Amino acid sequence: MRSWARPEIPRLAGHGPVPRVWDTPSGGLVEARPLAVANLYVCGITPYDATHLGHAATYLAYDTLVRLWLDAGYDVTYVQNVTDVDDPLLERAAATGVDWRELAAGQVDLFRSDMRALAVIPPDHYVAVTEVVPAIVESVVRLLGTGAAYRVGPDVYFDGAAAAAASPWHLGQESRLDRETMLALSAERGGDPATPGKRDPLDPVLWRGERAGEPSWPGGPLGPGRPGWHIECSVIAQELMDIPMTVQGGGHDLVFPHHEYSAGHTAALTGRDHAAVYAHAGLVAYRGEKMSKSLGNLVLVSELTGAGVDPRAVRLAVLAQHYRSDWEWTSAVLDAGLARLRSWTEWSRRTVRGTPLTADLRAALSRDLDTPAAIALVDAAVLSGGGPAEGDLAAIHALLGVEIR
Ligand code: 5CA
Ligand code: ZN
Repeated sequence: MRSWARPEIPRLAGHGPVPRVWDTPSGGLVEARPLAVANLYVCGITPYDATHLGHAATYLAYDTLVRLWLDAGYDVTYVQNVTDVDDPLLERAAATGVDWRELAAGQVDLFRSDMRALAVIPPDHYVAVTEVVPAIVESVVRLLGTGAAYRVGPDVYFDGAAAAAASPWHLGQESRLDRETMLALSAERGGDPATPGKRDPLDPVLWRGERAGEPSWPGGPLGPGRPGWHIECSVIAQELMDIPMTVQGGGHDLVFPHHEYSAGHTAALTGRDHAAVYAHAGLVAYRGEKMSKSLGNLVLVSELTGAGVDPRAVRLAVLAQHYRSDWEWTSAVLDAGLARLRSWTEWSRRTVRGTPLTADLRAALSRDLDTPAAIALVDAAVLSGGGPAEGDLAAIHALLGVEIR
């Protein structure tokens, strides 16, 4: 489907280093070094309510990674999905009497305009689940054929134990969690550990057979139904990128079960690892709790910009937090972004040249996307009394995505 307009990205002299990011499975910093092209998959929105600042923060984290790869001289293939059919979307549509397709289309439009306002680089492939159902059906049929899937009534489940025996993946490989924690998270995050008839309570659904009142697609030998969640991202990634991809990204809430089983499905289907690196962004809270559509404690980018806030200040406010930490959106965070945009703009007009920043910005950002450190470098230059050196404003624009004018 259509994504959104690409922002201007100045080309800088020379190249930055290959970025290092925190890898969840190995629990340390690793080089996100592309084999040829940098392949990035970031889990996209479930469009049942407006995009909030938490989503924006996650997409800004990977936007920084894309900018660093481009600056290091790599071509990037960036894929993002839209989960445009899923339980929460259908529940919200039923509760409000809005057609689920209309609900999703409206929310995706809002998301696009928010991403555009924030100068987020669009994915090269922006793919809705409803666009790839036949490929998902074909994959689930193959998993049934190899014994990595089984039927429970009208539904098809992934056999985690069988897949682990026959592929490079094993349960816990990505998340490194113990079973008790996995069971709790599965119940909390869209799994169904209590469903009777499963070989393992953790086994996730691959194909949900048709239910009255729910949309369904032809499933060939599977019968009519709709895709499970993790197989969606596994199949979209395999269709559009070389596997293993360079980095699988998303918020920290996707470590388990989503990325664990996306990796399991990909390994069972290809015999290969799903990703070389699994990087996760921290979660943004508001008024003491994780910002979430289901809790309703949302700060919307569109409301901020609609109230006249410069989107560059929103971007600076978010980038002043390290992407991996959990943090809380407050008026003080926004005020700091606004104040910075003002002081950097004033600095950009000074005529006395300061010490060049580009090399230090590149070095700071390549250490686990340390945007707060990069911002502190600019703040220090502003305080020094001089103005920008040649190339500084282009570097801030290219690497932090903020055009100071
Ligand atoms: N459609 C699935 C992924 S396949 C999904 O999780 N959708 S979502 O709309 O709930 O979230 C979209 C992205 O934003 C995910 O990467 C998720 O991890 C991230 N996210 C959700 N809530 C927050 C939050 N409060 N702070 C930061 N990131 C968040
Ligand atoms: Zn996903």
